[in-house]
Amino acid sequence: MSKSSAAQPEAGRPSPVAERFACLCELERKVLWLSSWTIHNANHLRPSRDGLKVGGHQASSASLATLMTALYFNVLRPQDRVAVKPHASPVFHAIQYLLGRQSRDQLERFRAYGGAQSYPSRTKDGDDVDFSTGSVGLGVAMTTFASLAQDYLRLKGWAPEGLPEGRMVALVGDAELDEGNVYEALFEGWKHDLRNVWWVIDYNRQSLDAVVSDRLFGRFDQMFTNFGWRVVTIKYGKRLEAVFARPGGAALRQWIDDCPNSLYSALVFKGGAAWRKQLEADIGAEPGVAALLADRDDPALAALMTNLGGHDMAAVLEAFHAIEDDRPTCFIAYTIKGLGLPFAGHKDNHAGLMNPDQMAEFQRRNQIPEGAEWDRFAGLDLPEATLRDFLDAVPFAAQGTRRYAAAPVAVPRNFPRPTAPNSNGGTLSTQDGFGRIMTELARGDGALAERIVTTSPDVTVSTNLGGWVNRRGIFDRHPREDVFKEQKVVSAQRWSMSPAGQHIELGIAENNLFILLAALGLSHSLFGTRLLPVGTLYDPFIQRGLDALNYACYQDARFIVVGTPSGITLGPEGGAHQSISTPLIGMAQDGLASFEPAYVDELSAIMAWAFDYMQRDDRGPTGSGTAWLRDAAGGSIYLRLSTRPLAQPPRELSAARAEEVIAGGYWLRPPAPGAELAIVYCGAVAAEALAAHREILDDLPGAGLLAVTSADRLNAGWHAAEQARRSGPAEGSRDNLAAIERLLGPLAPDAALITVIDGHPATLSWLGAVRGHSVQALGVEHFGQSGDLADLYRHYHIDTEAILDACAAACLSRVR
Ligand SMILES: Cc1ncc(C[n+]2csc(CCOP(=O)(O)OP(=O)(O)O)c2C)c(N)n1
Ligand SMILES: [Mg+2]
Repeated sequence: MSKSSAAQPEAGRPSPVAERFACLCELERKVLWLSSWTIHNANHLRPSRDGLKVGGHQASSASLATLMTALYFNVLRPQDRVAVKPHASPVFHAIQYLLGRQSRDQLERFRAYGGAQSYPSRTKDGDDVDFSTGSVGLGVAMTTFASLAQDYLRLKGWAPEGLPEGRMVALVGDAELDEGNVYEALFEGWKHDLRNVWWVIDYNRQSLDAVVSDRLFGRFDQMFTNFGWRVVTIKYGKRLEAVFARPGGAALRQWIDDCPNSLYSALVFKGGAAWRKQLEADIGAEPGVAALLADRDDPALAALMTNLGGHDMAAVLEAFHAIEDDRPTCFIAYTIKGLGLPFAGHKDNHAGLMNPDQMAEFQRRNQIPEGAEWDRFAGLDLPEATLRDFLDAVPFAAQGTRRYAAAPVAVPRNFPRPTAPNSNGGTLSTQDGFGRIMTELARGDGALAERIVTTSPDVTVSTNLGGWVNRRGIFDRHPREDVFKEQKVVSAQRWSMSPAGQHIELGIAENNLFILLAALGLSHSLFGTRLLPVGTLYDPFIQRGLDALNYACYQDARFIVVGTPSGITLGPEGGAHQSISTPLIGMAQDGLASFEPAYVDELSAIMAWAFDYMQRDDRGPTGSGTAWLRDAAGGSIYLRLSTRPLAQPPRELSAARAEEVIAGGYWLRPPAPGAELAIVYCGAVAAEALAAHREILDDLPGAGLLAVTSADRLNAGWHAAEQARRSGPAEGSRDNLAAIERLLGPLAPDAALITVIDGHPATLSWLGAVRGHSVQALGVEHFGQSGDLADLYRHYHIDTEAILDACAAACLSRVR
């Protein structure tokens, strides 16, 4: 529809433009009806078995009905991608239903098991959600990083043929702008010369609890402009604007502009008589105002005063269609929370639901016959055929599914296996090993290295990605030379920037790291081209970006995140930088397989597996073997690494041993059958575990030493095996033992396990439950502090002495 889309139908047969406009207005009504009805049905008509409120947001949905109708049925193109304000999910599903892409059954089961989701979900909804939303602010930022991912592909010439550049659109609740991550994304977007992003702010001036501050919003124009965005304010509807041009109109406009948010909302709720009283009192004496008020009865006055831009189809279309370039644009669309519903404007309406009487009245006003509530065309004033033709021609729906797939990139057999250089005295840390693996990959010219894209929030060099970046360069829309290199300043870092670069350097904002990983990690699905993202950060700061990490996993984005350095093993850096709970985060985070290897050959095996695992997508039935671990479906990977150099074991990792490393653990020193004790370690404390094990052998020659490379996968495998056995005899065969059950099998039934990790001891203490062994669990439970390893390990009881003490205690309690 062109800019003249606002044209009114002509007398006689309407022009095609006018007819499309009329269809949009009718569908807007339908969208409001269906979204309200879907929520009503879930709360009032579906039988409740548990007495819990079902919920859903009728007011928040109403707020976006016009804007989303305009976008989805007219403005958007198939290549555009949208993050929908979470609590407008019913509007999204209603639109998909009208487009024939959502079933009635799903709507009827809104918020029920297997039905349409409360908040749009890429993984759980079947109607082509582009970006999941739910945790406010994250979907907004996602559009920025999706655009950056799109640029990354297009500037490398990797976009699939025939797939045009799309706009990344966020439908933003105004209270979402309180979330700091939105500004982190705004900053980062500016640095990367962001293009093709629209943020459409649903400016209803209400949040969950309250009406938002008046003074705040005046700041937004300026702020977006400062970051190079275009700001388009859609404040008044066409009817209000027409009145402004008449006598008394200027005074009315001024009154609206000066009106505090709370008063405006309260008057919206109270309706026509209240508007009249207030306006008469405030501006009744201004020339022309009395006549202006007298010309309208109360309902007409209320309709005029609520004719804000975001609810005026013509104003909205005009604003959207006026944008033809790719400059990032923020639309501030004035709306009313709950417009058209009985609680419009009420400050407590966030979770408000129409009661059955109110719904009956709403149904009557919408001319929906009883029994025709789910009918796509009931109650509309245009012929069904006209509306069907219109829907069939909606540009956004012109192509089928907008989910793409990309062939996996093979992992080469000769995956880098760095060895400890003699200069290091034969020692190597896992972080150093990671850097060496990446540098070696960078030297090659394989497809895998081509598709790897790295990123880090200002800790690229200190997480050992420097070697990779030196060879692969920094990604930038514009080629830029490294000035230090040009000036012949000696530096180990050569940071040339160009569209060919393969590292995206971020400012220090961990939310941005994880949302960028989410966007890059969905590139195969969003843009049809496979990327293999690897992000690094200091391990403790995973917690800083944790919700964004969860968000990335929830959307099934695929990436490797490297948390390094970690734990108190960081030594002198001190407590603020020493992670304690990250191993538990790694275990508990769905969609993320976590590893903490001690040795670099283990790391190499894990990374080779990880690049394959992150590309898997087999959703077939789960059953036996590694299907327990969802290994066929794939996922993302978290590597918890360390800067502590360790003597590397003199060995060539066999394929079988590599498999054990991937499964989560292996006997570094196997126990004798029936052994009474085993030391179990994870990560950088391998040296202490080895030393303690050597000493204990004098007294307990059969004691074993178990290396845990992934407490997460051992634990997941055990739970999955238990579940499988509970599911039936076929699954419960002996062959279905989990890796950890097999590993602990040779120990005596009453053996003791001494577990040790530089992290929370609960990471390993569950091992005792697998076969009923007793456990002495060593680890870090309190904030770290500065010190060298000898002092710190002693203080936190994870040194050799502490392990031996625990062994002694375990033996004593066996004797007793
Ligand atoms: C991170 C996060 N914190 C809190 C919430 C709970 N919550 C849901 S909606 C909402 C307020 C939303 O207001 P706004 O974005 O203005 O949307 P509106 O309902 O007004 O359209 C809050 C606090 C959430 N979903 N996510
Ligand atoms: Mg709001």
